[in-house]
Amino acid sequence: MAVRNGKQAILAQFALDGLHHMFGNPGTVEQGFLDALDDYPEIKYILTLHETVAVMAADGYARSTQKPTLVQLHSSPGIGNAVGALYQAKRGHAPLVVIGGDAGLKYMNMDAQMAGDLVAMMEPVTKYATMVLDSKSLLRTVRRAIKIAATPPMGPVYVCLPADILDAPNAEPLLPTSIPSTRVLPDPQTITNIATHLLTAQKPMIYCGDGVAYSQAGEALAQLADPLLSLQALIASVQQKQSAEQKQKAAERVQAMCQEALRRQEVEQTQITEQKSATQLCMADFAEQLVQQVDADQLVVFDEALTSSPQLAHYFKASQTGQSFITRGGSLGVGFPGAIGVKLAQPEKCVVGFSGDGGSMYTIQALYSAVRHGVGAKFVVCNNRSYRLLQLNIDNYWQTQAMDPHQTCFDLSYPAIDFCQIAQSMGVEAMRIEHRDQVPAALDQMLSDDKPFLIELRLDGDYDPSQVGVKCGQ
Ligand SMILES: Cc1ncc(C[n+]2csc(CCOP(=O)(O)OP(=O)(O)O)c2C)c(N)n1
Ligand SMILES: [Mg+2]
Repeated sequence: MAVRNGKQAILAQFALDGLHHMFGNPGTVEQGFLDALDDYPEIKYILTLHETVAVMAADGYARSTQKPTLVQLHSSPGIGNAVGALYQAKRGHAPLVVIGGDAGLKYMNMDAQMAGDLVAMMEPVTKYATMVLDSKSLLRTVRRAIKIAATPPMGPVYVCLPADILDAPNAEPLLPTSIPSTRVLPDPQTITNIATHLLTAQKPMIYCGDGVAYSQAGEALAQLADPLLSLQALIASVQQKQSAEQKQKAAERVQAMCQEALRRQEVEQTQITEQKSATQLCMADFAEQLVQQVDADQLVVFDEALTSSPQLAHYFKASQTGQSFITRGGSLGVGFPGAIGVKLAQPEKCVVGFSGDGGSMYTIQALYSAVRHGVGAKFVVCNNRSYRLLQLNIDNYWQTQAMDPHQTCFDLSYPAIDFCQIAQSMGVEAMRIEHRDQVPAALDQMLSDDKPFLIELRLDGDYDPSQVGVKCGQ
């Protein structure tokens, strides 16, 4: 039998570890590697037209599956393009396994085209960044990287793969990557201490991250008006120590919280009723009908609607883990690629990605990948013809600084962007909604099949074309 080379070895490793999707954007030094993919049909290569899209789609996929997910990037310029998206993957603890090409060890001191300190570039935005320096430790390095990515707190890793290492013969044994189980309990004394703090606090508050949802521990958390094993132990400890008076107080707190939630709901409802009585289409018109049309357990939302988000959240309430995704690091443009990644992970669900007009333009070429790979995610552009959040923020800033409002560059009304034409140019059917009575027909069309579809919502824009101009020192 012919000796396996590094490319084949690494792909066999990925296949063995069940890493079946690779989101990427290629360059010359990865051509040979990607060519070898042909022999591994179990690994699907999702071609994206920008590195940001590759990372953000992988991020959506990894968040949905909670499994290590492959990203393939080109050398210096490729990883440079990916930094903003990796920043958000790191903030969100997405277990991305980023592999990056490099011309080869033999060119290392030659300052060749695209040469750079790739590992140093990746270090700030990854949990672990390294380069394989010897073909005898290719698979060991790759397994180590996968393990680090997938060990909580999870996070992206980067492995630079010089081309000559991938071309060299590789005789390393193929072994499954071991990922440690971190289902552990704190020691009993710590649990008792936390229970005591909770029970004696005047206004107890639990600040939790989405690790709770990852561990399916939402119900346990709610019981404490409170990741799974620790919470269960804490509940038992609290219940054992709780006096009748403390129980009563806890019940009162829960009641007060429910009342506050109801009060907020009513305030929101009043605002939304007002917005819906205006002539201009608003997000509530669309969101209300969307949740009516799709079964509650079928709808999955990737919400990067920014200033339109509160109206969407008013109607869309996720009932289970994996139904609701938002940006986690603030890198704009995650809504559409994220929805593609989620749809790949949950193909049976109706996945809808929402993005602002501004946010969508960072990664709009994601639509191309959706069509090319038959990923039937739905896309909604909340077009208010502005960077409205920035307009609102500067308004607030002017007030705090006692400044008069003046010209800004946050208006996007000129030239007008035609999102339907953009979508259609990449083979995505699209429809613009300008009035609320157009919503039912557009939803009917969007939901009629499992193909990508884009809706442009022409929303009320807090904009003024006379403000167009770059005079704010940027
Ligand atoms: C990659 C990146 N660049 C710039 C920003 C700064 N930024 C924050 S909000 C915003 C405007 C977003 O506009 P849009 O998506 O249209 O939403 P809207 O505020 O209009 O609801 C910008 C540019 C960012 N968060 N990320
Ligand atoms: Mg906008």
